[in-house]
Amino acid sequence: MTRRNLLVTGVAATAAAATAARLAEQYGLVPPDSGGIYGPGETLTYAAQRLLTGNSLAREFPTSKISKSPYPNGKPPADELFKSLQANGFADWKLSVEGMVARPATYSLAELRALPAKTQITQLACEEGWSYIAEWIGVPLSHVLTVAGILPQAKYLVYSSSALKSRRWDSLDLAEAMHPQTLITYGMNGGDLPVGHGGPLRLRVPRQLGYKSHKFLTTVSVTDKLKGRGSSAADGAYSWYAGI
Ligand SMILES: Nc1nc2c(c(=O)[nH]1)N[C@H]1C(S)=C(S)[C@@H](COP(=O)(O)O)O[C@H]1N2
Ligand SMILES: [Mo]
Repeated sequence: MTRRNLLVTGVAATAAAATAARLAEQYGLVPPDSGGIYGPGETLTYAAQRLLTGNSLAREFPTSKISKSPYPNGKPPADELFKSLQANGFADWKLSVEGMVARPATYSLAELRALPAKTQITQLACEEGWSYIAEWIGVPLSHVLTVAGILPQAKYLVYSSSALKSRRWDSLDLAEAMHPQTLITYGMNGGDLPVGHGGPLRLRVPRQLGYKSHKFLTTVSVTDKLKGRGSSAADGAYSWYAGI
């Protein structure tokens, strides 16, 4: 690039970022990690994707495309509570639905399995560049949230394994939380969800990168305010919004 081109591009990019920031503000599409050096880029990506692609669907695949050996990334929780729950076949695993809802609730796996189920064959793509395709089965998160009754001032869904010793947490805007493909999954490729892939319970967010699909899910909480940059990953070096 010549100096002049660089200058023109720089000015144009700054103007675009400023316009994007104004539009984002107007539409309520400012992500929680909008501050800092990468903030304008985060805002641009989030607002542009939301405005342009809206509630579009993640790609779904035929059975023939299911990966033969999906990669289980990382280790199951090492704490005693997880081990004792596992030893008991996760019969006492609980999902807590809390925060800004009219009717907080807890569900056992058996109770979740009794709710209307949805199956999808989608790709999990890690930010590191690898991916796999699998079939997941679970309850749409929207179902559980609708039953709980989201209060009008709510804006986000925070999710974690807070019942275990895990500091990892994440969040979604309500458009993503209520999206028909966002599932609370308990099964994968025809069997129970393996511990290697987050069993017994995992949130699948197929429209975003793999790290948003939190494993060992114990808690979903509706809120109007997020702590920090909106997730433990975004407090590190990751984007809060990881749309693909
Ligand atoms: N609880 C928990 N969830 C997690 C992770 C983790 O370490 N702990 N890793 C994330 C990342 S970075 C990716 S890419 C996917 C990997 O999913 P997999 O193990 O099914 O391949 O899980 C995500 N969810
Ligand atoms: Mo990842």
